[in-house]
Amino acid sequence: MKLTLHEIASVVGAKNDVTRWPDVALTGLEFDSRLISDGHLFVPLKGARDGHEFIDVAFANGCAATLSERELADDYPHILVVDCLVALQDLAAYYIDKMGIEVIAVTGSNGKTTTKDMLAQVLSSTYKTYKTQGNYNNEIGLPYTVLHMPDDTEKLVLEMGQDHLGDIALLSKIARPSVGVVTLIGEAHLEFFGGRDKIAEGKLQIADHMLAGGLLLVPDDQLALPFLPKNQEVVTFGKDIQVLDLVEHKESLDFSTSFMERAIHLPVTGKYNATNAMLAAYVAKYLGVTEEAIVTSLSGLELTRNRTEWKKAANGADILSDVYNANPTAMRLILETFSAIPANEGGRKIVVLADMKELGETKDQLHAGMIDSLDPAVLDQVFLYGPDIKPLFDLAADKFPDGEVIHFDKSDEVDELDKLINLLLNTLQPADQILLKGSNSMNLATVVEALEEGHA
Ligand code: IGM
Repeated sequence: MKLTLHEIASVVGAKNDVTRWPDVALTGLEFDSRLISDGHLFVPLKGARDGHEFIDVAFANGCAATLSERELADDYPHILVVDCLVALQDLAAYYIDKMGIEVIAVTGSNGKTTTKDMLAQVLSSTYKTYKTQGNYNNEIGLPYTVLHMPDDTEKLVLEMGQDHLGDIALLSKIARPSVGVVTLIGEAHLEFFGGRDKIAEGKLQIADHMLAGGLLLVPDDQLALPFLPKNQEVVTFGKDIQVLDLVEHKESLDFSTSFMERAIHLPVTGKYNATNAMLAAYVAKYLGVTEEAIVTSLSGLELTRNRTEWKKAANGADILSDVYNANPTAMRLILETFSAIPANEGGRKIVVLADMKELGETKDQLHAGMIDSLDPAVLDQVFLYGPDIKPLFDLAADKFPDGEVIHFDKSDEVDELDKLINLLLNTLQPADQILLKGSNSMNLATVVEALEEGHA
């Protein structure tokens, strides 16, 4: 990140006089105080807890300055703003402009992560390319991504997620893309959004703040029609451009496209991945990547694992898996998301939560705080795993019917992970939905695998 303290203060409209502190270069920014190191800007956001409570920690970790919604002591260089999140977003918009970055935005119900990964890989053959990491695709994650791109970035591939109508419009306003891709207008019951037409309206907001004269790729879907922009070149895939001669192999795909001489070999399966790769290829070609480079990079494709993903258990139960990292905000958000999804007919809702690691001295309170997001009217069973999450067990056992909350231990002497796995294998019914969330080191990935395979 190439920004100075005084520059940031001016961009976000600081309400205090920051010239009392020298105009130092800030080398990065974080909203998780654990990640702050020398020269960083701290951004206190309101998550499960208010980030302002962690400003002391941030300075102890070496931060050079912080945004803040309240006055702080003079020895804490700070930029006083009305709303730290809005300031973060304003800063990201300014940074894209300042660095002269071309932005490609990808949204859609399914396949947006894959398409983004494919596109970033193909563009990397020719340009310095940076992309959204993990699930950093919302009103916090997107500006964070922007402000974390390497200084020499030329193309930025941003994933845009939507939880509510209006989300994508905001993200488009921050990023001002010159290319937009809508991969799919999903199914209403999967999106919990109020109808497929609402989903279409939301996704097409990607074009609201695109630079005029850009390229917009949309699926061949009636519902998109009312929302198509006038000032963009609109290409409808499945109609204007197509996957041709698709051959599915055991571990790969071969196909050609209506717009390229060369055929594409893709080392992944799934018909929809041919479509995703076609979208990546079309955008790359539009941005000046040669067909040869496109074909070569797609043939060496490596897809990153999705952080949050829906999977199917061997018996058909729905698994919402988010097992690679955990902080209190992310755990709370996924609990709320999972709880809001209607249960399958005759199916139960089950939650498996494991320790969030490296939370420091207040770990007991931070785990216990999740109790507010565990609703016995919605959730049927709660399984907790690990020593740190024990404080939540005591509260949850009081709140839920007898026997519906179980704790599994993990220490140097005992590890009850197998016990947890076996219990789940024996009790999970085909119509059930199950959420798993915890720090990577708690190995919940093993549980997900066992459920997918149907045996330990
Ligand atoms: O859901 S998120 O992970 N998100 C990131 C952006 O992209 C989309 C997903 C997320 C969001 Cl949306 C917002 C916030 Cl504020 C995560 C956070 C977040 O990092 N929250 C964190 C905390 C809360 N609440 S990180 C963190 C806490 C670490 N902190 C505890 C509270 C460690 C700590 C413990 C004890 C101390 O004394 C000092 C620090």
